[in-house]
Amino acid sequence: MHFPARTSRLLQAAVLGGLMALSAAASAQTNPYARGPNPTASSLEASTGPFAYRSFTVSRPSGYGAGTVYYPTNAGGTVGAIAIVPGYTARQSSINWWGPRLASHGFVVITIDTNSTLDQPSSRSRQQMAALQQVASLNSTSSSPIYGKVDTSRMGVMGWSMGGGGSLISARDNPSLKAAAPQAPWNTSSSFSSMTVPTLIFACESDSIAPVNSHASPMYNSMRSNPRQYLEINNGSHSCANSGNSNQALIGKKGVAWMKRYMDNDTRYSTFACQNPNSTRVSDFRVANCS
Ligand code: 856
Repeated sequence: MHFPARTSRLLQAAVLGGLMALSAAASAQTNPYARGPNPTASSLEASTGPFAYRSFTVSRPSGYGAGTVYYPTNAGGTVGAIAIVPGYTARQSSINWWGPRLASHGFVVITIDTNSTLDQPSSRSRQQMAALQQVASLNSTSSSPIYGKVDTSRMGVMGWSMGGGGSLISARDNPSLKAAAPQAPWNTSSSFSSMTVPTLIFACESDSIAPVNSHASPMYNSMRSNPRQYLEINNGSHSCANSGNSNQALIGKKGVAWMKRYMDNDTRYSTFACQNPNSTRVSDFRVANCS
């Protein structure tokens, strides 16, 4: 920038500072999906984010067993939606810590119970997609608390164990989904080579129910073209990413950042989403196509 020779240093600094502030605001505005203040490590490690949230029980679940919807009340504009599925014999209580966490960062979240707690991953995937359908339907029902609050073109999937396997099936078979983040995924097949959806796999090193060497690790290694990440918790059990676990801050930070980066296309979260945490909590880290 050229200033007349006699312009004071202070005025030059003020003008440049103002332009920088303007361009930061303008670049945030170029992404219509970005919600909330700039992230920090501590804002992502806290148990809730910047928005207030509420929840309600779905009165007539359609195609799945039961549902709870968590939604932000002051996110300002529509937000993406995420369906989260528990594992074999488990219920919403095993995964519902994500509800407040994600909703308070600006997502509509539905946690579900499956029709039977014994349903297999392919069935869990169908029920997950039915839950997302129901969120879309509630979004167009004027009496619903989430009426008009959802951008139904931006949806994502998460789940634990057989619900994580179901989430991988959902993402592989529904490439219009924007992001997936399974935790300790279990499935009879580990082949997800056609996956295009950005996928973060949370794995638990000492998992004896879904051992990483026959589940999470080959699942990750089978993927070819998508943004992807493998984050393995040192010495973690099958429930290493569940409620009441000391890995919550790290896993919550990574999960929120992944969803922000890929469901909202919000590059303010790129570093948090993509970087190796370089933590003693992490026993294996792999990443590809993440930026
Ligand atoms: C909590 C997945 C042969 O497969 C199994 O025994 C098995 C057991 C449990 C799970 C799972 O979803 O765990 C979540 O029960 C597979």
